[in-house]
Amino acid sequence: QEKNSDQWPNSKTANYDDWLKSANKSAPNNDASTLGWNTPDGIHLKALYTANDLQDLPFTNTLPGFEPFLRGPQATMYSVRPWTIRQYAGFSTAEESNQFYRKSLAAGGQGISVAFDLPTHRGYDSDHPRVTGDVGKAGVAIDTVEDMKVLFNQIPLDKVSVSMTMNGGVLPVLAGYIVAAEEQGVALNALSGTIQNDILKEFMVRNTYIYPPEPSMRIIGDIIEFTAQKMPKFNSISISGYHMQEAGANQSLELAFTLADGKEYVKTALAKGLDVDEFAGRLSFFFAIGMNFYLEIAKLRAARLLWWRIMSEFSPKNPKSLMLRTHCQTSGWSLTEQDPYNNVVRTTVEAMAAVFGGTQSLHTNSFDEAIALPTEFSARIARNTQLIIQEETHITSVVDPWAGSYMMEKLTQEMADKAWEIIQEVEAMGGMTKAVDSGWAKLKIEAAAAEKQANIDSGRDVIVGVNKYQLTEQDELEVREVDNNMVRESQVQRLQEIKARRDSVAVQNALSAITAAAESGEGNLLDLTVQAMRLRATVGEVSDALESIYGRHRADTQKVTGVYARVYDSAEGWEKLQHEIGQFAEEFGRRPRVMIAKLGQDGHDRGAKVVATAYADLGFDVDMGVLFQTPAECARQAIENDVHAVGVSTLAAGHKTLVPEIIAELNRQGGGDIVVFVGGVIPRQDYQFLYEAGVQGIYGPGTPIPASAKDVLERIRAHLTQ
Ligand code: DCA
Repeated sequence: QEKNSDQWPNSKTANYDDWLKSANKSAPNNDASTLGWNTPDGIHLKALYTANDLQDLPFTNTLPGFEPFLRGPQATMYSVRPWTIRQYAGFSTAEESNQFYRKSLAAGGQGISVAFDLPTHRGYDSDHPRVTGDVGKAGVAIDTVEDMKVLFNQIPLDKVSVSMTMNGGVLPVLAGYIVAAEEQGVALNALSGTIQNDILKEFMVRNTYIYPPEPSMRIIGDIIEFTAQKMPKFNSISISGYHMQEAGANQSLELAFTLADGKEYVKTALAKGLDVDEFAGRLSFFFAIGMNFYLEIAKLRAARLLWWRIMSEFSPKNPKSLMLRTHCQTSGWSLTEQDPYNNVVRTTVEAMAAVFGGTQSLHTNSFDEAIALPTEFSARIARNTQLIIQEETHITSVVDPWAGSYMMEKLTQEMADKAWEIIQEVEAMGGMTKAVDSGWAKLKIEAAAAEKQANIDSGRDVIVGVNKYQLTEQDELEVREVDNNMVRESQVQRLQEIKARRDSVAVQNALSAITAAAESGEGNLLDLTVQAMRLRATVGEVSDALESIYGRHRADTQKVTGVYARVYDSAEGWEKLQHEIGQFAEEFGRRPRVMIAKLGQDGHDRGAKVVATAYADLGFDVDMGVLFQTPAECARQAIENDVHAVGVSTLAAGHKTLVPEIIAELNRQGGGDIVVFVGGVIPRQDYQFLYEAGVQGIYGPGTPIPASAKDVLERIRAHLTQ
């Protein structure tokens, strides 16, 4: 007899054991309980989640806009106001960058995010002899307020929020922005935006610090104080995990260290006598979003939960003090030089994870960023990726759409628990400043990076177009080139004009006041820097005024050992290479000795550290160059250490200036027999130029380390026997 078709039929119910029995049949080793993926964080992402996974989870029934904010800081989230599309950019000169910002705002961009060049980060003016290869590379060169005024020309700073990625040179840069706004007629309390101002992560990764940790923390305290009192709409800090993930940290490590950094800044501000509610609502965060889709969504949800937990300890009265608000950027590291249009897809997937995680603001990378600064074309696609998600997909209609997913709720809690364990470990060491100072935190990230690289080099982690599905021939890609000499010359000329025009006695007095405040610990350094910048002091002069008391920080060059070898599992090639290195040692009386160097102001040392670790694991003697060396200093160290080869790791587009210089310096100082090889981000069209300059090997992104090591060994051998 037919049943009433208006009713659903009864379904036979199965329980988890029934599923397991059935699933075991098709699972490897007939064991479906192990299916899924063991994440680098040590979480088992299971193939199946059920309602049972929700049992005992404490926060599955919360609401957005309310404690613990797991589901988002706003009640309505994107259904009322989507995240800010905020594309990070800076192009050599203030004029060019200004053009870009204005065009981007007209085309749908919603906020500005300024990338500065490396000399500005490190507190050098464009005419400083240490930075000839770096001016205008990787961002805009800023020397004085005049550059800032050009940068924001015709951009109303009372309406457009401006984010500035600045840490080392934060005082003169933030002060320069404040004075530029003043001279636009905009009141301080109308300024909205964010300054990165997160120095702790610089000592772990990225390395654009200037002063040692302790005085750097005073600068942060002074900035939080100044903005809390005078710039109520300005986010005083962007506590950043982004660079940790880019440097190799897995999600829970990124999360834990970032929040632990945040706690340290809160303590710093409290120690200045501020009330927690005066500043905590203007602390903001910044995370990377890579290809581990579920983990990234869970990470952002867990981040809000944990920050609420951490901040509750300080008993704030204003709920805003408990809320984590964050910017996200898709992962630059996940982009590949090979088959680069694949990067559009990667970025889209990552952007969706950021959005599902509930980010407040987002940068999507351009597909050519693994190779060079974005072109207008690639920048447009990147921005449109966000516009399409915002305006075509209806993703924004639902708040926290993953809530209630068995998997996502469980994963969020697991991510929070993993990170909490690490935060507790940091606490036991006395907080993040101590964990950073001792080098422990940096080594944790470097070990994760070496492990990741070994997984890729052994094919366990797939990267399409790199270690699987490679193209036999790569398409030519048009890339943007920066004429670094031209930028430098124009900056130097502007500097000279400004110095000739200004009241130099007044400038000198203002600089002396900064030095005195640095020495005494009295006064507010941002306040004093604003006064100096108003008088047209330069970024370099303010930095020097502080450096005369604080000194410049020097990083040590510890490296992890054994990690790469442990994870790399293509034993056959590995052992053969180790054997060849052993033979070399017998033949020539010592092991092949290689110095891995970074030149100029480029502090991105993930690649350099991973290569150094892996080469050492293979049996090379490895020296690490000191960061920020000039070519002459690098050549001297190489010759003094009697190395066979120098490997230059370059990621900030300085290679065409710095690599020929190191070769010339080696020749000049008597090290002409040292083999020079290069690794990192180098557009293919520059390869010939570098070979002609005397480079012996170029190893672009995606080169398995054992392959480069084998090549280097052969070249050293050929050199010694020729
Ligand atoms: N309902 C009501 N108000 C809302 C809603 C909503 N659904 N969504 C946003 N808003 C409000 C916010 O409260 C905020 O107002 P407020 O400043 O008075 O509190 C305003 O709209 C702007 O939204 P917000 O989410 O804060 O977005 P942004 O201004 O873009 O700030 C943030 C994002 C992460 C806090 C900031 O630090 C930032 O922009 N960082 C970028 C850092 C960066 O670019 N780094 C480059 C590497």
